[in-house]
This record gives sequence, C-alpha cells and structure tokens, in this order.
Amino acid sequence: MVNAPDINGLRADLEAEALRLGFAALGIAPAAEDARAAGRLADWLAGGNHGAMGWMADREHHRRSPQGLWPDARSVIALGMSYAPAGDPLALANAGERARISTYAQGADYHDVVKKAEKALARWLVEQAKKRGLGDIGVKVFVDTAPVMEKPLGMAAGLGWQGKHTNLVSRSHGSWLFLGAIYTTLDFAPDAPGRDRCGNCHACQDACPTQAFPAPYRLDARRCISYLTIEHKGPIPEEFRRAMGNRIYGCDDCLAVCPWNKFASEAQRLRAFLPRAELAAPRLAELLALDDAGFRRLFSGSPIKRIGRNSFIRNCLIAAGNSGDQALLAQAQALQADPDPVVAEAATWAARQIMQA
Ligand code: B12
Ligand code: SF4
Ligand code: SF4
Repeated sequence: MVNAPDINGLRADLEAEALRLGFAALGIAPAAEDARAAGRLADWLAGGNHGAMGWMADREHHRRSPQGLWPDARSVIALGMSYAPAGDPLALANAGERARISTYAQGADYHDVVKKAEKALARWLVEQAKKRGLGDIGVKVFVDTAPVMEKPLGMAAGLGWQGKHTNLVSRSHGSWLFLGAIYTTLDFAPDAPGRDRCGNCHACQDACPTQAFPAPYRLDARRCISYLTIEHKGPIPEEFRRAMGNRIYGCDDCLAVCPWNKFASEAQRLRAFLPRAELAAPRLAELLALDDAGFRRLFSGSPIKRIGRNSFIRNCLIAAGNSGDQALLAQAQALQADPDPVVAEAATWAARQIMQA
C-alpha cells in the first residue's frame, strides 16, 4: 500500500538535503506574479537604470514572474549559499599597488558551484516526489544568468529582505548570500515573506563611492563600479575613474558596511569560496603583465574569466593611474601600444595620472 502523499514531510526533508548540499538558506515562494516586483522592474528598466545590459530588458516578460517564464511552475524554491568573508573586504582600500577583487570573485565561480548543488537538489526532489506518491514533477534550476528575479523571490520566500543597497540581506548571513532558484510544478505551501529590517540605517548609501543610489532601494547601474568593471564595454567614463580607486573587478563597499554582517559566520561559507591565494591581494604590476593566454590561465574556474583580458587590463590600468605609483609607469606606457583601443586609451590616462602624481 502506498502512503498518502506527504508534501509537508517532503518540504522538511528538502531543507535538510539542501543544507547537506552546501546551501545555507531555503524558502518557498509562490510562482504567481508579484505585481509590485514586476512593476518595479518595469520602472527600473523604463528609467534606463540597466545601462547597456540590454538582456535585462529583452526578456522582461519572462523575468517579471516565474509563471511568465514557465506557466506550469507552481512554487519557487529560493536558495542561498554563503560566501561570508573572514576579514574586512575593505582592508585593501589604501593599498595602491595592490588590486581589489570583490569578495564574490576571489574563489570558485559561484555560477558553477550553485548550479551543481541546485541540480543535485532538483534530482533528489524529483525522485522523492515519485517515491512519496506525488507523481512526476517538473523542475528548472536557475542561478544568475536566466531571466529570473532572484532577489524579490528570495524576499518573498522569507530568506531575508532587499536592503537599501538593493541586495538581499539575511538576519543570519548578512549581505553575503549567493542566490539561486528552483522552479517546480509541486505546489508547496509558501513561507512568510521577509520583513524589511533596515530601519533608519543608510550606511550602504553613504558608503557608495559613486553615489549610485538615486534613492534608497534603487540602484542606477550606470554609476555602479560593479557594472563599470564587469558589464561595461568600452572606456570607463572619466567621471568615475578616480572613484574606482584600486577596485578592478566588482565592488563590495555597500555590502561590507551593512551592520547585519555581524551575524554572518565564515563557518557557513563553502570551501569553494575561500579566496584563492593569488586573488586575495594581487599586485597590479603582475596583473598588468598578463597577455591573453596568461589571463585565461590565471582565471580558469573564476567568474573573472568572463570579462576577457582587455576589459580586465583596462580596469587594472585605471587602478594603476589612481595608485600614482611610479613603479607602474613603464608598464602603463608600454600598454599605450596595445592593439585594443580601449586598453591603449586607459594606458594613456594611467601614464598621465602617474606622471602628475
Ligand atoms: C543585473 C544585476 C546586477 C547589475 C544591477 C544590480 C541591481 N541592483 O539590479 C550590476 C552589474 C550593477 C550588479 C552588481 C552587483 N551584483 Co548583481 N545581479 C544582477 C542580476 C542579474 C539581476 C538583478 C535585477 O533583477 N535587477 C533589476 C532590479 C529591478 O531589481 P532589484 O535590484 O530587485 O531593484 C528593485 C528593488 O530595489 C525595488 N525597490 C524599489 N523600492 C523598494 C522599496 C522596498 C522596500 C523594496 C523591498 C524594494 C524596492 O525596485 C528596484 C527597482 O527600482 C542578479 C541575478 C538575478 N537573476 O536576479 C544579480 C545579483 C543581484 N547580483 C549579485 C551580486 C552579489 C552583485 C554584487 C554584490 C557583485 C559585486 N560585489 O560587485 C553587486 C552589487 C551592486 C548592488 N548594490 O546592487 C547577487 C546578489 C545576492 C544577494 N544577496 O542579493 C545576485 C542575486 C546574483 C546571485 N545569483 O547571487 N548586479
Ligand atoms: S557596489 Fe560599489 S559602486 Fe556599486 S552601489 Fe555598491 S558601493 Fe556603490
Ligand atoms: S547597510 Fe543599513 S540600510 Fe543598507 S542594507 Fe544594511 S541595514 Fe539596510
């Protein structure tokens, strides 16, 4: 005799399995459209805040709700994986000859790590649903790159809330969660949504070196150093070069000052996200010497490989210019002859800054 289907029991075991696979948080949200989140996405796009990330607007109809992407979806399993750093991510702010790589990119590529764990969890769920008399269910796994609103879904599933820096903040893990989502045809009971606990705090807004928040909870990506160093192609606009300091890939400043980080524990972080020794405090001189093959070798398995050598060297040259370090002048001058015009222009700027320092 088959027992009556027990979806609540499955939910409890799902959570245990997720923890076993390395996730630090799991919650369930409905797959139906949240009109407020969809409206905010539309406003954000209409304001041009996505800059040249045309892919954000291209599939808005899919992004605005899980059922917009997959009409059969009934529930969203929202997942968080911790990458809480051991030290202060802002410690190298004044170390001019060193480059700062944002915490999320110092270890293994989270796209690979989170997706692998999500696939294992989804496989487990399909098998268990069958075993427990819930039939053949559908699942789809997402992390980052699909048209999925991971932050509002994480909040709807109770993982935390979207802070004034717009990222999801967790009471237990601070700002240091990677997010992912599994859409499923299973109709789980949803969790209570997260509640905003920012209160009167505005530390993240004050910390932003480029004033990228026109208002709390709203980011103008075009001003954000993360966007400029990772997503933006072409020359970095002059007005942001000084403010970039020695940040060459992403930016942690608004995340790092959040008071909720004090509850985040390094022990929750997967080993895969431990900083690679050569990426924790790299010397600009070594990075500026990378050719295409050297770049690929150094960043194999890292999210940084996606921007390619030319954008990476462009970023390093801005940092070199900001360092004013005379020891970097010869390298900057040599890169003025680089075949890539964006690299050559950044090299000219850097050489000028160093000579004037
Ligand atoms: C596009 C994108 C970017 C862009 C734009 C960022 C942004 N804030 O939208 C850029 C390149 C700048 C970027 C940067 C970073 N990103 Co990013 N990015 C994404 C991506 C692909 C989509 C985000 C999105 O949908 N934006 C669109 C807008 C509409 O959504 P929104 O942020 O939710 O903004 C709305 C709310 O703030 C809301 N709102 C307005 N008022 C109010 C009021 C209240 C009370 C509330 C609750 C909400 C609210 O309306 C806004 C629109 O105005 C997601 C992955 C994914 N598929 O979701 C990762 C993601 C958000 N990024 C992530 C990370 C880690 C980063 C960086 C920290 C990386 C780094 N260290 O450099 C920075 C952080 C910069 C910042 N302060 O946001 C993580 C965040 C994890 C988390 N805990 O939240 C994600 C989820 C990737 C992942 N899978 O883990 N990113
Ligand atoms: S990531 Fe840096 S530049 Fe972007 S909003 Fe946060 S503090 Fe500002
Ligand atoms: S720094 Fe303050 S305002 Fe910003 S997300 Fe954290 S608690 Fe909210």
